[in-house]
Amino acid sequence: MNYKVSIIGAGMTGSTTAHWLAEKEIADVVLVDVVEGMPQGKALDLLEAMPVIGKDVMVSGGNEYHITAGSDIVVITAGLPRKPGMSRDDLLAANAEIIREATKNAIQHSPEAIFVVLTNPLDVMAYLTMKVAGVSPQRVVGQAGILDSARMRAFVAMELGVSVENVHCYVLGGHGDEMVPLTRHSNVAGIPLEEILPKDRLEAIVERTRKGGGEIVGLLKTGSAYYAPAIAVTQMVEAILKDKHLIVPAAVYLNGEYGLKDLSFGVPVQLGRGGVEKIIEYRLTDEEMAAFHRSAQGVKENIAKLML
Ligand code: TXD
Repeated sequence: MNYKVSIIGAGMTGSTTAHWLAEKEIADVVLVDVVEGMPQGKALDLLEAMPVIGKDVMVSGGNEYHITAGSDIVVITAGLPRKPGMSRDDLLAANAEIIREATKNAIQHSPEAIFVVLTNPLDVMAYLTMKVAGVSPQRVVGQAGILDSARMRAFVAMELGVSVENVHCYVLGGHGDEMVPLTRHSNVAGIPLEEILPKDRLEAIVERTRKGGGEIVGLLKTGSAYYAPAIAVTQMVEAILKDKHLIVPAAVYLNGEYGLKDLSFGVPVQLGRGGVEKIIEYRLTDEEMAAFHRSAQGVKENIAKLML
């Protein structure tokens, strides 16, 4: 029997995640959305693509949660995306309501599921999902770090004219403009980035990475990025279902790690069949730690607003 992954929110990121999951034959996919007919139509269209690429997965869609029953993983992308000029935090109140409803419904039909959250503001929504679902912190993980790191990797690869496969970058912290690209831990084929790039070029890449989401929002004008976010979610889903013990940056609940408590925040984690198997703690310099805590402060403030 195939694994089952349900995606709540069949908009740009939700349907693109379904596309990657089906194309890679990772799981049967269920799309749920409030818009009538849309998840059904997208699912049917994707299902009809499978004979051409010879992949045996079921893709279905609907507006009711009973079709998600028994999911191994629930991906939550439901919510509003940013418009030009908006920060991710501007989405807080509206998306919190959507997350509450989606999580309550999803956990009822899939009590054993692991949740992968994408909705913004990401760290806060991952925290909220955990609280509403009432599950252990190991079972909720928010996607941001793979995407932010991939953006930085793409920029470094272009700058140096090397394969993206040779570039390893680690962007941690909250998924906002205060995110923390760790240049000291990033490298090209083992050579630290700080040795290979002039300081001003490295700073420019860090800055472009921080504003990477906004750059795309500004270009698209309606909606935000979806190809790269969706493949990042797909990598997490695959790591969990295949029990890969893959270490990736992702937003998880912290209970003292990095000196931070009671928030979801982007750190390196090991993903396997149980969800978050381990939180990896880098040894950070005082400066890096200060940047980490600055970023965490913003997330904490939003959590406080939400819980009032
Ligand atoms: O890396 C990341 N974490 C992100 C996050 C990268 C890209 C997008 N990011 C955020 O994900 C973005 O800021 C939004 O908060 C979400 C979804 O972005 P997407 O681009 O997929 O937005 P769409 O295309 O508007 O799709 C959202 C869908 C849409 O079809 C709505 O009808 C649906 O969500 N929706 C709902 N579905 C189910 N249940 C409820 N209540 C609901 N409300 C809206």
